[in-house]
Amino acid sequence: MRTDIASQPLTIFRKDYIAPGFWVDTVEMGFDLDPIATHVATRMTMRRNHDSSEKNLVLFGETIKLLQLRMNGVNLKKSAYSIADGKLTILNAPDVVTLEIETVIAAGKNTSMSGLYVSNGNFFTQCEAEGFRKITYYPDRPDVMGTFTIMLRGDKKKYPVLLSNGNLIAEGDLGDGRHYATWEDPFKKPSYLFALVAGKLVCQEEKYKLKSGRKVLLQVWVEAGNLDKTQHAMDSLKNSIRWDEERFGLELDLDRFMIVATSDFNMGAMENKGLNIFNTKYVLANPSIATDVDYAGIESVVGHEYFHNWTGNRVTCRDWFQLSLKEGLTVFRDQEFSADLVGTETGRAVKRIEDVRVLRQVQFSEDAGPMAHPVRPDSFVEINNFYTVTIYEKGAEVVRMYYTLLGHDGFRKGMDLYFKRHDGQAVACDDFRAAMADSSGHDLAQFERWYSQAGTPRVKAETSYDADAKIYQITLSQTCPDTPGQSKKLPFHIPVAIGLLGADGKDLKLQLEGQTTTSNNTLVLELTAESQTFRFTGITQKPTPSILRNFSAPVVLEYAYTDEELGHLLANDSDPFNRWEAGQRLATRRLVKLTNAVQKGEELELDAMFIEALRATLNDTTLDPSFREVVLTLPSEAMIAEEFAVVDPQSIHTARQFVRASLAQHLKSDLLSAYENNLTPGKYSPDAVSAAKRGLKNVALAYLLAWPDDATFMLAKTQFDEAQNMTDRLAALSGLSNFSGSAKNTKAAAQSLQKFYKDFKNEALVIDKWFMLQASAYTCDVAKVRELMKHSAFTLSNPNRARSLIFNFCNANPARFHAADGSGYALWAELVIALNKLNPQVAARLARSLDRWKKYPQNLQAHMKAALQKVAETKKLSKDVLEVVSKALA
Ligand code: 0A1
Ligand code: ZN
Repeated sequence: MRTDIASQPLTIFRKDYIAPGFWVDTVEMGFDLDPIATHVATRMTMRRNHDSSEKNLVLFGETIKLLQLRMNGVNLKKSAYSIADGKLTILNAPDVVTLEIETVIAAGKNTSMSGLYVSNGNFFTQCEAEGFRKITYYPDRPDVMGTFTIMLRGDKKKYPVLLSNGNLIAEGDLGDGRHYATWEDPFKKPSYLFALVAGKLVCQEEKYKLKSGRKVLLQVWVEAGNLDKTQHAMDSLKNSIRWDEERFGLELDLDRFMIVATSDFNMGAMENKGLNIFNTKYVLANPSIATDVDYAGIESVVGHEYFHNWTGNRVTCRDWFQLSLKEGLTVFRDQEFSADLVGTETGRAVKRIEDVRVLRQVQFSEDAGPMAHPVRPDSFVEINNFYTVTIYEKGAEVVRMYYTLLGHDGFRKGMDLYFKRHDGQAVACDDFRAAMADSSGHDLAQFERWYSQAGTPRVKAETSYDADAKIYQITLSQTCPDTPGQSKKLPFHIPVAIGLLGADGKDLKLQLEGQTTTSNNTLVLELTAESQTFRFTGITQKPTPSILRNFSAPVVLEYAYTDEELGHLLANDSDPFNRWEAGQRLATRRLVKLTNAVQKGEELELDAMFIEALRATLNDTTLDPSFREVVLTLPSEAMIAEEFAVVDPQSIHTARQFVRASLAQHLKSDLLSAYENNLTPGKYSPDAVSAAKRGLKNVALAYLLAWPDDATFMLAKTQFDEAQNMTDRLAALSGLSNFSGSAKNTKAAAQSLQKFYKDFKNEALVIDKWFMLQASAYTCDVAKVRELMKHSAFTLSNPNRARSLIFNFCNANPARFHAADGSGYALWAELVIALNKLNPQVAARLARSLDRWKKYPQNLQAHMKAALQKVAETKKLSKDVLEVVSKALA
């Protein structure tokens, strides 16, 4: 079957949506758990949807054995139904149907981590997007919603814990060494939200009082030995519950909410109703194994999954093309949650900066490559390939634009209307837009293009000042590049938040010609035409424009700033995002120029203006350390690459290292002071204030090691040896492993790396860091990766481990991955092919590392094309990988 698909992958189109022929009301399932053969008995009641053009009863099923199929109490003869291409079709079914189905699953052999699978002897499920069909034949599509009652039966010793969605309604002994538990989920849900967990697990639990006074049971389930790492997840869950009550008036609708951690998981986590399943990476933390970044990641993912309970579960998606309806909105919500928890204005801005960095580095790149797709795609071959930064992060930007256009209260009204209209329904992106438009009266018709057109719009700004008339004029023009299958884009509805700075650095009062609204700092201009001119009146001096404040739209802004203007913004802008942005523009300009100089073999030089601007920021103790940290951090090599039509990774690396070393050399004493002034002695706490200090201190340390001597080396070595937490320990180790100094020090660095391994060899998440750190170090070439792959702790079958070494090398070490001899690509092809057999989803993710191959010089292109072709020609290629490589080669 696979080979048919491989030769002719089936594309699914949004326009072909047909409502389901039958609805499901109730689903009862019994599981007899056994890794070799789990028997599943399903009984479901269904009724005909008279509004559908689909007259047959269609069920989906994959990789399962069908033992029995009964309709309304009668065994169905083989002639009464057909099974082909993963579909079971019953012809001439009556209007009301009770189906009884018995299936068998070889969960122990399921390495795809989709459907029912075994990890460390425990059972887990992953049903989004289409995993439920690997459990039983079912109308496995998100617009079919039923109420589920689940009975789990299994060996008492091997599977003491039996969990599923909703409330536990019965449990007991079966007398034969087995026991059972029955779970009932009172809410109707699509099958992708089904979950079960069974095995040896322990939990931290707490009764929590909701604002309404109702008490709920919260549990975090982990393997024995990890109970000392659950507190932060539990705290994050309580914070999430409180936040959703306060910010959106949304209450937890169940009496029990469970989080379960597994070390084998394809993604970050999954929002199954009442039973969220998480990658251990986003649950387990204590100061000795987790960094500040890990703590923040846990908080945001716990929030994300919890927020799905309303945005995703109570209101779900009509079809998978609408995926961003739940994902974009839920990412926006988790971003706001994290920002609100930090609390300060700078903290919010730094969170915004971090989110925009990801968007620009990963999503803008996706939008410019062969897999570019709209936030609401028109087609796909494999839906699992569409859990992308476009659906998630750009989707969140689209939601944020409503927020910017309608304001805090306006957005809340829109959300209220959305739930009022659609609670309990499976709906589309258009329904969300309609709720926002209808609740506010704002015309959002043109806004639809954010959903239908792919590509990153470019907004060009041109300004002029008329001193006599006291008018400052800004003309904004928009274009959007062609993307696969889409050319000649129509103008978007773009909110452009703008402020004007006077010579003293303060915001000027803003008044648009012919309009009554004024502002003391920022106005949101609405760019809807291809080009529009806005005129500000009463402007008594030529201002410096601060455009696209807080990154008010996911676009590239082009404006011919002078260095002087950027310096003025960096020093003064009241909008912290644009203040940071000015510094990034100054840096990017230099990095591009220096990359060109490297290519031409010219001498490299960094100008004093830039050095002094960074010195001033570094030393400005009125600024939050977290803000100084992000200003000090140069654009990544991947970001710099986006500035070039043809990318030369080695030259970019050389140029960036040169800038780092020059800054380190000139700012040495300032960096040392920043280091000394931001120590956080005493007990570790992941709170924002201490994390910010550690962040600045460790960025200073990393710089110091870019222009190293024995003293800076010792500083890092001592920090490593004496660290009381993983943040400091890992930062020091990272500095040491990127170290290029004397042989003696290099040897000492290698010893530290070995010590780290020995000290943490029983902590899988820390060993992931150990691989990650080495894979992304410039000292790590292809040969070194191959050597690390032979390490006893390495395995391709665990997604976290594969990501830590392989993905980090291919995606975060461009200067080595793009080795001139093509050896990096040969390794990539080998591993995509190996992973394809084990886990198609993970393989397809890795396959995306060569998406942008056409952006590289001819010699590299030739090697990349050969590697892509090698993968494409592989037998039994999953449609996941096939879709990615064939789009790359198209
Ligand atoms: N819905 C989850 C992410 C998720 C998506 C797909 C998965 O398998 C293909 C697993 C998890 C979320 O947004 O967190
Ligand atoms: Zn999500």
